[in-house]
Amino acid sequence: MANKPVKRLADYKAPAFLISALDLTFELHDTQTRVTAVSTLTKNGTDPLLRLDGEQLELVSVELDGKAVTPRFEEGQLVIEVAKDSATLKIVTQIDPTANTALEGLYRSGGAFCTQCEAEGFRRITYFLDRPDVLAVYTTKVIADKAQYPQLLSNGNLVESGELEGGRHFATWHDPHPKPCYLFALVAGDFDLLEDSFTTASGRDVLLQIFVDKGRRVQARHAMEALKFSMKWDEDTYGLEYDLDRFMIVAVDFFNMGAMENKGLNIFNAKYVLADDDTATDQDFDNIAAIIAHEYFHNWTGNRVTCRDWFQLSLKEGLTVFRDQQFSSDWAGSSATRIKEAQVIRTLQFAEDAGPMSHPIRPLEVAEMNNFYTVTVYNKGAEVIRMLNGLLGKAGFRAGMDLYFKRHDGQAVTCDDFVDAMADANDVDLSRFKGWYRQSGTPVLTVREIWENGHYGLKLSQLTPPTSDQAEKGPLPLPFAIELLGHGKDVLQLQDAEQTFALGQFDEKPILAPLCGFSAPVKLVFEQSDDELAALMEKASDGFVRVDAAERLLQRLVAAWLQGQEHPALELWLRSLHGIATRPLTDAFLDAELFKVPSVNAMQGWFEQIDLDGLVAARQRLRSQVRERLFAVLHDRYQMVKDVKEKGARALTNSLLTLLAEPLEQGVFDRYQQARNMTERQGALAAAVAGDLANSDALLADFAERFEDNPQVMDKWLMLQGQRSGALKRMGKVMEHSAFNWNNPNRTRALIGTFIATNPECHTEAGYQWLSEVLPKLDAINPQATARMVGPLLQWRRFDQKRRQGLEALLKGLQTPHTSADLGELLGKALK
Ligand code: 0A1
Ligand code: ZN
Repeated sequence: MANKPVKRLADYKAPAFLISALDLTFELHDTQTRVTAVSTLTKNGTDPLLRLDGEQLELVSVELDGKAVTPRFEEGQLVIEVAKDSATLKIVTQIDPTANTALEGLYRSGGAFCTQCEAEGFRRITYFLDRPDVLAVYTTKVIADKAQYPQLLSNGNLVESGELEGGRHFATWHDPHPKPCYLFALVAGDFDLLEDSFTTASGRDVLLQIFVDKGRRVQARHAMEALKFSMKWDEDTYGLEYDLDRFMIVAVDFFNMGAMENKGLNIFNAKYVLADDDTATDQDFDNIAAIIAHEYFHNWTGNRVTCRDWFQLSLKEGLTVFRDQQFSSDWAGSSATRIKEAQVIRTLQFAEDAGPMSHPIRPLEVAEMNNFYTVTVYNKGAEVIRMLNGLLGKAGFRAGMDLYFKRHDGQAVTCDDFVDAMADANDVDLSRFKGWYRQSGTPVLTVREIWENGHYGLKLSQLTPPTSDQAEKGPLPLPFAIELLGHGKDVLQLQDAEQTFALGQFDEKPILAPLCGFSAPVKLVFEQSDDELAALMEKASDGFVRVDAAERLLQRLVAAWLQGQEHPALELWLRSLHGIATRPLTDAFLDAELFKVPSVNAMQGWFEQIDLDGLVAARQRLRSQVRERLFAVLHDRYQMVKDVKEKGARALTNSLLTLLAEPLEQGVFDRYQQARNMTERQGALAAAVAGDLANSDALLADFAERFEDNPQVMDKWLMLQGQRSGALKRMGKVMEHSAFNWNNPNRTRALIGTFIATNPECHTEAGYQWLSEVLPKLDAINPQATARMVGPLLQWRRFDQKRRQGLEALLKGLQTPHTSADLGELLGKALK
């Protein structure tokens, strides 16, 4: 295996050299691109040895102050002795963008050239100090064939362009803001362009450009609206203005992640740009707005103030996710927004912490940095910022942000610097709060009620069980938001391992709604009565509490079923659903969540050991109970909302249709055929697949015919192929379909990633056999994409004995001399 050495946060050392300016020239050719990099170097200490990172490069020449030097290689780095305190270094390398299927560095997407440099992709372009604390001013000249690549883009402002011999042309870009190399970007291609402009609060006009594949310009309009809204929002909310003459977004179909915040030139996965009513769901529209905002917000939280080293990734990511979540709740927020955020933490992040990849939001050890773009760093990181925001209040948080920018604009800093700015601006001590950055794992918060002589109170205790990476844990400051039904709300600040809170005198014991708004990323243990849970499910004013109460009831029920027993929670759950379905409709988004049966994945989080067959059966049984007992009232509600042209109504309709798919077979078919937009059409198709209806084949075939020319839509089809029952025996056929492409991570994630993450057929002998063929093939093409989909398999120790053996054999079989560093690190941890 290509093992990378582990790096530790504790070993951080400042760089031996600084690079204040970098002049780049790209002579673009499909398979032989020449890169000339001229760096202005200064020593940052006494060490004369300059060690430059480089991967997959062909070195052409090296000159130091105009003189050729013969460098040596040590541990994969290029080592050059620099005697003087400052020098000019010129390096020429040659690279092959067409052969680059890993999609890191300079590569081709469709007919265009594009780059991805975060985290360590710049070293695939030239030898460089590829670390975020080396900040340089970039000037980039791009040269390419004019007919094939009429548009030549890079960071910053365009300073010159012109014609060259042989049908070639050039453009030179200058970015005045010093930046680390991970924010470098280059694009060359032939795109359709949507333009607009934005006038900043201080009156500067900014040109806005979105570049998309030919013929798809109108599908960029929603992204443009979201961009303008984001720019205004950041001025209004944080006083942050844009700082260049233009802001460009390029949408490409080949991209490993969602998007990238390169300075002035964001590069996006096309699925987070392109949308119209016929091809994108309401959820797609919301995701696009959130990601556009996220990348735009990085201009300050990430670019103007960046990370000292990659251990600090959550400095920019946790904060920027929090900012995009705030934005989303202003832009299109509904009661479901926060519920979905909590779901990501409770299903994906808690699972990560329960497995071999457990790490604090600021990891202590990393081999392959690409493996640390995790739900822990991003989403738990955002929860930590959310807690700070709650603790300091809106004005206090804003004061902390202002001080953070005042102190650190133009610098590469640490998470401690951020928390210190928050503490100093508010004159509070946050040293204990910093524990959230150091400690991995999920705190278990146990709630005990005290009810004596009319006095009500709570005894709260917290304990974080050991994780794979860290045995010792301590208590963390936890905001515990509550509602006492009918008596108002409060936030209890738990500081210690155990604390008691007196909440006053009451005539009757009040009903406690715990963890309102998911106020802290914890697991709750609370032996609340079934009746109280049912009351919360129907009556709590907080949407998260209502959905959580339903889940807590179902958890009791499923736990009993797994033991072959019955449980009164079933009747209470059904009765509450009945109540919700028959009362006047007040919040369709929330009801849409309440009328979903939790996924098998969500159920896995309820138990330490995974009884997969038991959970699959339990889920089927829940679905059939709802159908049998509540068909009439749910169908009435379905009739009431199905033609309402409004987002909440569409969400509720889709939930109801999914629940009632089997008895409504013809209705599902009609809804699909008569769909007025993609939300309706995809909802009906998904319902057919979820119910495994006889007509699902016909509908899937129809869908593929309608949308064969739109790869982003066909990803929805691939996802359903990955999810459906009988997926495995159809895989060969689906992979031969023109919609599938081994080299495109959107395609492989949609089909293979979905199969691994959601389909119980994955966990069969045949499933493991299939994966043992598919994963090595994919790993050889794109290590990052492969590593990002194996997460569920790493949880192998939680399965039953037979699956444990099967998975262990699968994972061991994946460890070969050809295994990538990305996958290798995960396998090594999982099998330790
Ligand atoms: N910084 C980007 C995410 C991103 C990270 C790594 C990538 O390649 C390895 C690409 C994108 C963001 O947070 O949006
Ligand atoms: Zn980000």
